[in-house]
Amino acid sequence: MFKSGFISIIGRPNAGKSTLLNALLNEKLAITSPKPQTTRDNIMGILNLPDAQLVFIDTPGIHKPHHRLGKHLNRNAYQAITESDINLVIVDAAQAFGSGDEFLLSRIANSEVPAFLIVNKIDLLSKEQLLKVLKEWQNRYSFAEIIPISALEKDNIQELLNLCKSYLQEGIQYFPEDMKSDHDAYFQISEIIREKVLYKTEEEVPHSVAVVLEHVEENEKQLFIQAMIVVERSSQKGILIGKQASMIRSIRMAAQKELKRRFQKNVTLELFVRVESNWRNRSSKLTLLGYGDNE
Ligand SMILES: Nc1nc2c(ncn2[C@@H]2O[C@H](COP(=O)(O)OP(=O)(O)OP(=O)(O)O)[C@@H](O)[C@H]2O)c(=O)[nH]1
Ligand SMILES: [Mg+2]
Repeated sequence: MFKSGFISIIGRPNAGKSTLLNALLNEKLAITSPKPQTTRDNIMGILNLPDAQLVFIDTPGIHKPHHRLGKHLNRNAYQAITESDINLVIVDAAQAFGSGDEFLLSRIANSEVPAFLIVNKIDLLSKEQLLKVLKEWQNRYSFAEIIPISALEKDNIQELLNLCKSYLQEGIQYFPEDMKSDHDAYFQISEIIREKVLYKTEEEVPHSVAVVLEHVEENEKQLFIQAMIVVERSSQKGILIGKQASMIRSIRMAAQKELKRRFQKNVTLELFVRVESNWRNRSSKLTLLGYGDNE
């Protein structure tokens, strides 16, 4: 019997959803960072086994939105919840239960789809601390399964995969075997650049950034990329460029290095910075930057 199904990974920002997607697929499909709201798109990771196809969907962290962009991110996550055969609700074991978790539980309550609680980051806890966390969560919601993992250290990932598979029903192969994700190389290039910005900047800057590819040229040995980093204010443009262009250079070098590794060829990356005031609140800009604002 061939099994298949859609498995959404949902949770609060920074819980480790994208790190889990990458661990499940054993490949970096989604960027990750210590900054909340790293992921802005639903990202599919398609796992092909001899007798099953598991389609995982990484989603943006569910949070209280302050911009139109934030509302759009939440909508992406809610959409995934309604379309899945299993929901993986992932929490950071080192964080205390809060109103954000309560809200998350309210979004899955009454759903007929089985929900697994994934208690992540157990590498940060002692055995006693973990037992306490598991007990607390057990009392809050009747999850179909509770699985402690470390997405970062790939601890208990195979067990999670086996459990997911055991819950899936007989089904068709939705996607061709050689398809790993629903996003193309262009998306991955712009996301890698955005990831380097997330790591190197602080406060409002990482959240105010979008990356647009303006020109890509490729031959057997070379990849040439021109990309635009869009920010919301001219002060942010100043920060991104930095003293004597030191910041933009360091972003460019870090992105170039990873792109080289990823595409296994020489990469020349050129970065430009442009101000689009208040783009996160402007419907037309959101659409242009790839965050379709379908309100
Ligand atoms: N120690 C530890 N850190 C982890 C683990 N999983 C993820 N992290 C870290 O937690 C941070 C957030 O991880 P992400 O995977 O980007 O989290 P996310 O839930 O996708 O976040 P958003 O996209 O912002 O919603 C990163 O710094 C990760 O390296 C883990 O198992 N252990
Ligand atoms: Mg993410």
